[in-house]
Amino acid sequence: MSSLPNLDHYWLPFTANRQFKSMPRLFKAAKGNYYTTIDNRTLLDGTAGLWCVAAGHGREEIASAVAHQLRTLDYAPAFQNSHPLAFEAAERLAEFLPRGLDRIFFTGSGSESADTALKIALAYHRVTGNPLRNKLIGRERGYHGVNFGGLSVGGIAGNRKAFGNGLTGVDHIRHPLDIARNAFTRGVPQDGGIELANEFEQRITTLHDPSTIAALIVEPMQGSAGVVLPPAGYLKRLREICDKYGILLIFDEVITGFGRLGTRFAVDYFGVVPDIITCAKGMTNGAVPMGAVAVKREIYDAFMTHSPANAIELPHGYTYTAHPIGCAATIATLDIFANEKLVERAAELSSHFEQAAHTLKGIPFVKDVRNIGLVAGIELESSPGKPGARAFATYLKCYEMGVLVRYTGEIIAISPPLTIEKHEIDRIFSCIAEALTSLAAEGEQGLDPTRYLHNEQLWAAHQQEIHQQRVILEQTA
Ligand code: PXG
Repeated sequence: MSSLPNLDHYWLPFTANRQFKSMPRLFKAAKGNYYTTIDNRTLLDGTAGLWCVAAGHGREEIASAVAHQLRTLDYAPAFQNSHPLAFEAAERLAEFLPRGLDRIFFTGSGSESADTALKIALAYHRVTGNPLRNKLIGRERGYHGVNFGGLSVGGIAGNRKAFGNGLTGVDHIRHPLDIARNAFTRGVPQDGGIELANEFEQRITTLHDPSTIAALIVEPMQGSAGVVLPPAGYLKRLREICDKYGILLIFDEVITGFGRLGTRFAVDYFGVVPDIITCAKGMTNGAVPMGAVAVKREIYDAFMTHSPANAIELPHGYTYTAHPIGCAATIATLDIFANEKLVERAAELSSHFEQAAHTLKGIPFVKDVRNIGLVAGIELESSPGKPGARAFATYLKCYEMGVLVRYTGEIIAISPPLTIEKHEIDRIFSCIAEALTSLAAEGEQGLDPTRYLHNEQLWAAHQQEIHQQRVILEQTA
């Protein structure tokens, strides 16, 4: 009992805090494809943390590179100074990235990468003499992090509506999810991609002047909004439209980068090359907060050519840009990717993964299964009047059965470490099947979260007692 910390002070992100604190799910260790919780459950990690622990947990190579770096050079000023590892990490990343995108700006996260990419796009047009190209286009259901730029081009209503107006000069194109037409498609849907992409052209020509559009930002595969795949030909057509009108195309590869689709980046999967790529997450295997924006060499060169001599070409950056330990973690992660051929491994596993995911067709409440590489989205029918309750109950049941899955709305998202074994893939999907089958048998009762995780609830009750004692002591002091 004593290992439960005081839960009062920490305000958790994207979490129902009151609900969480009534059954805190706390992890104390992780190794390989497994977490250990503070109540000594072992959980198979079906989500690679939050899509980030591509090479599995507890990697010694990363730990020792980071520890060594901390002891050698803990921090170097990021502006007007730097350190060799920043250049080495950028060079190594450039080698790993699609050819041509080899100028790298470092950030501290995916959200910072998204905002950095948008700012580079705007500043690029300005520095090349097109200051009126200043509108940004995103997509419905898009997720580009939580800072104001990414939020503004993002398209998840629930993330936006509490926070005012965001950026002006932003529009959105439609998302490509069409369950009625494409339910249970294996891989990318075949139909509708070109028409859908053509709507982008129609929108910018009818509602805007295309010469005012700076950039279009899309996730090649929408992750956070529930695994939404681009239909065949869609991304290529977006690229053509951007080229036709001089619009920069940004791929947000924070999730799809680093092997998730069985290729290094989604660019390599779809054969469509954007002007700017954002990444984070898998770049350091989740071990250190770090992100990057890769731009085409021409973009970087434009800043260097057109800015006045000795001027700062891009007035943008962070205290922690190219942080030494982030750079050390990035290089160590890239070494692991190379030594263990993790991208190839993901590609080899993806057909087994697809088979296993689609065994869920016909299981109660499953209305769609979508998959690509080592990603699957399982969309459930909602219980009337209780949106999201079924996915949450499924998550809790899987947790009780020792498998960590992720849920968003009424969608279960699976994205294991690329080090996952076939039998572990099978276990993830059979656990989801079992959870849903038992939910079907339990009816409404099964949706009640207080039925689950009794250890955690006991612990939370104990915590509440400690809290009350503290209040009494404070009052009597
Ligand atoms: N872009 C994309 C495409 C993302 O998926 C971000 C930007 C922001 O990254 P940071 O590092 O600022 O969080 C993300 C993050 C989920 C989930 O369960 C997804 C993300 C984060 C947390 C949970 O789908 N994506």
